[in-house]
Amino acid sequence: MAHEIATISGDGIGPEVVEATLPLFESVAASHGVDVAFERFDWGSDRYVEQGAMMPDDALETLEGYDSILLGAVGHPEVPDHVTLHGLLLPIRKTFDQRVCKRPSVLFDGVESPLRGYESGDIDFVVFRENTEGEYSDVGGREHVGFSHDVAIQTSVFTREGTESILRAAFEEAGEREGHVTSITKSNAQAYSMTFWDDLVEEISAEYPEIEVESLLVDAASMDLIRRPEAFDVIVASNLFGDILTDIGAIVTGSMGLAPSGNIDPSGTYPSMFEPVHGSAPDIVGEGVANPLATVLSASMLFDDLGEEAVAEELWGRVESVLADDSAPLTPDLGGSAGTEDVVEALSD
Ligand code: GGG
Repeated sequence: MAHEIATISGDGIGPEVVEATLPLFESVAASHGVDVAFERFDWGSDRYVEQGAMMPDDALETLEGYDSILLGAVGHPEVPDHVTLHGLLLPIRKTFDQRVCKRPSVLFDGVESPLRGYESGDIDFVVFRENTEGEYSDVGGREHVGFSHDVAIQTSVFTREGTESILRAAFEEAGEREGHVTSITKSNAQAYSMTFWDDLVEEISAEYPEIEVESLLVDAASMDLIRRPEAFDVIVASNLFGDILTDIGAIVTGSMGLAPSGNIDPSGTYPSMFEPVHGSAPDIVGEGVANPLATVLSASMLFDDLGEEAVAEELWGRVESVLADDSAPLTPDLGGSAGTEDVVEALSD
């Protein structure tokens, strides 16, 4: 039976990187005898502009029937960012309990880091970002808008269940890797939520005595991701901190166009969602130069999550081969002058 993948290419360069790469995913899957069906949903900001909603009312019920979700990007210059996120991305993450966000940062062979002296393999870490609560909790409000006593309250929510889940996922991963977890905190300033986080790190780490644990303030971690990125193996962070640190992770490993991500329901009850970390990049929309590699790496993570390791490895390996090949076409974010289609063609050879 075919794996059914709901495909939301979304906004900006999302449709460009998704449409260009779907035939590659189909052909690599077919070459391994894996049947896959991508069903497209044209949800996003254009729909919002035309119909007042990013997705139809029954979108989440529809998505629930799929094995996985592939997302391109969300964000549109004419639609406020909180509308695009709260109208599509966040309801999917929260409704489908995609509490684990996994974001690898790898300096691939053939890619130049903006950091001096770093070569392929020197940077290789993965961020486990709590994905459904924390600073992204939809708790708060605004009042007296338009008056001088205008007020806004935004409350972070950290639950034991959510925090334990992301910590366990990170410690499990560290056991498969170098055995080192860096926990990101800010308990010097946030004396409730982040001391709770630190307490749970201590509790959960006791279950994993073989894993070395380091705690870093988010400001120090931001510095160290640039100063000594080679020191990181598995990073575990709250929702907002994880989102910010993964942009640093993407850029020190060469480009936002190389950063994949998975929003994972670890229980497997609901479909997980895979998306490039990059946004909709309105500045390059329509130019045909968007880097499709983050989408390919995200699809690799998707197939891995579906248990199709051979497809996952081949997609990941094809990206590695193209990057390592001096004569292969690269998009401008990686210093090349090639277009999206040229890169996909090279991946398909
Ligand atoms: N590739 C998905 C996308 O467009 N993300 C944009 C974004 O702002 N995401 C925020 C987040 O991941 O929390």
